[in-house]
Amino acid sequence: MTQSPYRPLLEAVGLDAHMLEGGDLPVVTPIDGSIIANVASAAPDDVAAAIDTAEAAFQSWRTMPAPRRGEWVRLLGNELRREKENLARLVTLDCGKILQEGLGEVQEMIDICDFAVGLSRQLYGRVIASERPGHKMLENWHPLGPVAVISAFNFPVAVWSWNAALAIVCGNPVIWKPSDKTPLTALAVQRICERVSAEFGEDAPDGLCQTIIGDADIAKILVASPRIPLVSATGSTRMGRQVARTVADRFGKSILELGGNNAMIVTPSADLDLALRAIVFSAVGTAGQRCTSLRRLIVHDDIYETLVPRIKDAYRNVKIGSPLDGKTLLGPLYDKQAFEAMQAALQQAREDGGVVTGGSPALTDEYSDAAYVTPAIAEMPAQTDIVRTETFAPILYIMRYSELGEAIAIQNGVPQGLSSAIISSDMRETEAFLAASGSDCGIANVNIGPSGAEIGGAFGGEKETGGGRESGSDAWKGYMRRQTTTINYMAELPLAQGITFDP
Ligand code: UN1
Repeated sequence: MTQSPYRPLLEAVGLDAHMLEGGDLPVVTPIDGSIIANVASAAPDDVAAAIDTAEAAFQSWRTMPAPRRGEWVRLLGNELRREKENLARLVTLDCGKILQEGLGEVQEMIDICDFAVGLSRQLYGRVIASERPGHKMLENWHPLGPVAVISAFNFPVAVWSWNAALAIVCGNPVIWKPSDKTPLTALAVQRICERVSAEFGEDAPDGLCQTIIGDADIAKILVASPRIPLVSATGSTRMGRQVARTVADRFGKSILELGGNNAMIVTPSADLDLALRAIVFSAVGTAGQRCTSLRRLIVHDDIYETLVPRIKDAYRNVKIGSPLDGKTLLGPLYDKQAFEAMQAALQQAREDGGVVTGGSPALTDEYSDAAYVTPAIAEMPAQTDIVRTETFAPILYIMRYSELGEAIAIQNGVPQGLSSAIISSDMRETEAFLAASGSDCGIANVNIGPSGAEIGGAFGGEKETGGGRESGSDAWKGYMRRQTTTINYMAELPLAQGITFDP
């Protein structure tokens, strides 16, 4: 194989030649569709061995004081700060998102490390009032055991970090099965974790963080194992349904982050300059391949003719190109399959009476093996089935409304429930959107787009999005087991509920 021009970058992040050559899994960069490495995927036995190692690591890690566990994550954050630029470039190379977003993704990793370090001193239980005299009730949180993290290609490292940083301060080793489309970033992060453990010292157990490269069959072994009490999976609803069933069958826990079909409502009082920026970033960013990407725009009749032409103008000016080029706003789709799926969706939209602009191939002379495309707008007469389907591509379906209640019904009228937004300067409208009868999503934003969440909040959504929550707020509780304790500090034994029982 001739050496890829990207090889120096791979070496800069600690990936040695022996990790990049001779393996069975070709790694393609979406930038130009070329093969940049051939990495080795794991065998089923390797998975069993990884679970053994993780179980052994759990024995010591679970009794390590949580603030000391936080120290490991603090060192990880430090390493990520040092590696930010290189790792971001690798993210761009591996999944094709523009460098600004690659940098943002690594920053999200750093942010969650900071959050988790603080959390390591705040894994609070509670004291509960007992109904019995001389009794005390407590709730205590304990480590759970090895956690499997299954992540998708579009956030090849951040998703792992939201799970891993929390899991580790909560006392759990982590086994990571990254997308087989983006193994290089995972291998680079694995290298970083090994450095962190070396720096941490002897009490970092072997296999605190492990990475297993492989396809869905490898993931299935982890998912089915009763020795993995928690599986956190990010990806398609189809994948999540299988994971949910398998894990439920063995009474394990799962955290599912599945499809999104995120909408924005733009009301007559909206600041349209702000709306325009929010729309373009969230619909075109990451080439429409975020779970939180804006896919459906619901625009009030009174402003439709003003706003929609402005969006079309902005779309015409979006700079398409290599994601490594600082001026590019729209990089490639992951591959030609994604391009075909986008074309099929646009064709269906036309058949449903939609008027489509954009969505044509771009830069085909320069990058014949890659999948660059102009961002698409589909003005729809109604919310048809294709609009209700998540297509991972920069397609923005636009619909009209006249009453806010109607707009909220359209917004909620899809199987997914991840993120949502309203752009409005009218407090009555924004509060109606946020009320119990408003957006049914896990994330509901006002005057910002649906994508680009900060790590401080719990991240996840309802319905077919899977119901899981990761990242901030009290999402850490998903990575621990809850124990309720009643302590009697007197010499009598009164029973709860006033029961008398005198043998
Ligand atoms: C995803 O698309 O899988 O809110 C996650 C956002 C990012 C995370 C997206 N913080 O867009």
